[in-house]
Amino acid sequence: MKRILIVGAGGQIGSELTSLLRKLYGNSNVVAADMRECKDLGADGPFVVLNALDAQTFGYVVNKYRIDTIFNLVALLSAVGEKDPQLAWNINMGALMNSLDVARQYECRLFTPSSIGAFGPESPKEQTPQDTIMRPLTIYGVCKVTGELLSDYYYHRYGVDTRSVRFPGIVSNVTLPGGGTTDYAVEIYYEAVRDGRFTCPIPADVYMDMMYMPDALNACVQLMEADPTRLRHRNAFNVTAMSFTPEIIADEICKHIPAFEMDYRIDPLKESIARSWPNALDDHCAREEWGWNPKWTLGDMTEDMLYVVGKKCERGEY
Ligand code: AKB
Repeated sequence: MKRILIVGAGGQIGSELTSLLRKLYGNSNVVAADMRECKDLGADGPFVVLNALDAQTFGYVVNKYRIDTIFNLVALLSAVGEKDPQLAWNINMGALMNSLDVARQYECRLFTPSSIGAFGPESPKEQTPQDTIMRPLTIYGVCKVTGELLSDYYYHRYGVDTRSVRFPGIVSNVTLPGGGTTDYAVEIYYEAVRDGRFTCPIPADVYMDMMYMPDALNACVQLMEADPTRLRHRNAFNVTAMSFTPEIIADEICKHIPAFEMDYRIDPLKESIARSWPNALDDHCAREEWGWNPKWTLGDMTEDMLYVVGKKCERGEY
């Protein structure tokens, strides 16, 4: 990767990925793009306003900055996608199709994250294999499976170097997520620090895979830097770092905030989505083919989240 474009850079992963890639590859070599002006992203490197659905401007930007690697992070997530499935399809697939076509035209490598949402209720729940039945029941999942297939198609048909991971819920202390089923695992830390209590939308016993942001960012870099001759899979690799239920994360928070209390107001949509997803993925293919090796456990992540979010609260930033 030498000249990188991050589309959807204003989102949860995008802003932190932009900072990391600028540190690794140089500020001027990483162009951040989003459909809205983002002052922070333009402070230390190039920023362009780009609607990923506008193929012409997308191609113009890639050509102008002589881009060789595209990160397409545009997505309407699982819970919000169900509110307007047509819109979710148009945005998720529109951004992907344009990314694939531009990558093909300008010979770029392309990373478009998939998700645990690509799996469905018929997928094996425990140690969900890399290659198994998918059949998701959300429009988000349908877009992710379609995206995986299309990305593999562009690789086989046109030789476009497409690579991807199936991200679990990502926990970050920088940007709040929005519209996902796993969002509770971020919100719980903020509310634990601010109010000492949290009302959880997901039932106490539902397991989902999760990952701390530093590991998620490393996954993006490591996979895109991986030796292509070692990749038997491409779109998309199972990756996980931990799997827990609301009860387990609440117990972990109680170790630091003993008075922390959690009650439940179950969101039926989020519950049905969460119950249709795996409990824990098997990510051995990622480990074998490109050295995936996450560092953060639930215990380390909780300590770090509570510390950083606590500082934010002291500064009045939350
Ligand atoms: C969501 O909950 O929709 C996302 C995801 C797991 O892809 N965080």
